[in-house]
Amino acid sequence: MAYHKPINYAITFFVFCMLLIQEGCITKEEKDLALARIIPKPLSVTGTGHVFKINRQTVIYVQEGSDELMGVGQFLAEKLRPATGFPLEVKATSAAPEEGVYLALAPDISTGSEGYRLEITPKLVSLTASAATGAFYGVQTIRQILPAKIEQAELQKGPWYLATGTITDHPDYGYRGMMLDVARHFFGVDDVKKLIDQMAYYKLNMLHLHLADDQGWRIEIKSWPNLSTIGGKTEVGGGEGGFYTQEQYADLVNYAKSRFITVIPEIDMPGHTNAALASYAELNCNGKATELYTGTDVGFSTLCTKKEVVYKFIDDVFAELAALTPGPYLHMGGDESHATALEDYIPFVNRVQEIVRSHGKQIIGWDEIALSALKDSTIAQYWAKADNARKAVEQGAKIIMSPAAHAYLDMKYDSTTVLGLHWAGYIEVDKGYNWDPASLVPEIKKENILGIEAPLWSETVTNLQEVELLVFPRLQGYAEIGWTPAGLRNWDEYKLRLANHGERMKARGINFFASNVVPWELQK
Ligand code: TNX
Repeated sequence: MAYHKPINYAITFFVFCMLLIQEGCITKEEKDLALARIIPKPLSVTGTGHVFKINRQTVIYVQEGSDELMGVGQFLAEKLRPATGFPLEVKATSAAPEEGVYLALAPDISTGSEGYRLEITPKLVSLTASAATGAFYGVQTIRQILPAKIEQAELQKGPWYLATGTITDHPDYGYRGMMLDVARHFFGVDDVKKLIDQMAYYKLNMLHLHLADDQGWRIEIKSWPNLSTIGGKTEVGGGEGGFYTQEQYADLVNYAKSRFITVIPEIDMPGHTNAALASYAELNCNGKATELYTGTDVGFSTLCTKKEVVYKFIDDVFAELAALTPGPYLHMGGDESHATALEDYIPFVNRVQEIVRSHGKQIIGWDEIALSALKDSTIAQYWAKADNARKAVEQGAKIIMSPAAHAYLDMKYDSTTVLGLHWAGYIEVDKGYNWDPASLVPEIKKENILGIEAPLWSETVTNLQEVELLVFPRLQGYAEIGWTPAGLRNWDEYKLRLANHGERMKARGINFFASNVVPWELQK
């Protein structure tokens, strides 16, 4: 109908102009995927210079057939709804859509189970991974490409642009962890869940919980109930302490699992055991229960390694913990056993390795365990003595790298930091970032290393705000060391990305240390 033509032309022209105006409003930065402030830095990012706009109609499609992938789609929607105010419906689909967001599994994608491929065009955000874990990490990347205000819990003004292009990504190390000491001071389930969320945001996958030490026993053990009812009663400084019931612990483990994080429970032994020794007289060589302890000394306690009941105790504890632990690892501590003679320590570690293996789990111990004969698959966690780590490597063990002078979250940032310790030196944010696990100790080569873990010992921190102040913004650096190959890491470039995460941390309600080595003023 010829008489309609001029109207059609006019409409087309009008739409064209609107598009021009709109594109004109989008900043160069918003269109440049290479400028997205993603931590950890992805392996490869190629921008194509346009944007995908999330709007009220955007649907998140999930390839049908995997509940886990559906969970990841729901997770993305939940994270984007509060700030956008959009419904973001999540729909299972059998075929790839033409527009919207699409999550799919492709078993042949060569990025490993934790990798993903994210392709963003003006019409479609397509996230592909060989397993749900990779899709979950792709979702974290999507969150970080969006403006920082996406992290706010209340409605924000858009627009919500994702720069177009392709990201292919997978981690350098399979073990990327953080440790929280809940023994020196106790932290409840909600506090730990908040930390788990931050770990997931930075693609960490292992949460090591230091559940027992001289000052407290923090997990209910049904066959030895005094451990928590007596041993859990106090903490450093004499506060009221606490412990997780098995139900609470299982809830934590599940929560972590829903964020693709494995919980690793540690019961430190034969030293660091005063809380157990105070709970049960028979674990002591003199048959007398000790007093509860609320100071911060180390190295004064030991289980009586010559008594059979001690091994019955260990077997019972690890049996219950193994049943509560879907992950492959149990941690036996083994550090600073200064009150245990070496000739007792060595056979003790051998026997505990047998016990843990008998419950179908792989054992991790602090580097001192390398003084004994390590069994196949035993893992040593390097924290202090390179000699011990070398001994572990010589025995064929894999190493988790937690060098105190570089990766201890409880070290002060500088001499003015109020919280924390400094026996291993000060760790400013740049120092925490600037090291490489595979070249720190000459004899520990990349192929010997399982990954990295940053421990937070809690002698000086009493609540979550204090924990956060020591953890952030150093945790981001450890996450990047674990994920991004050394050749792609560079402090001067990283510090700009980290600055952008200042705003993100504020939006997420995190109390972080505003270190002056980070150019926070360049937040964009
Ligand atoms: C050493 S690291 C310890 C812990 C302390 C920490 C304080 C390790 C295996 N043992 O018992 O809490 O130093 O930084």
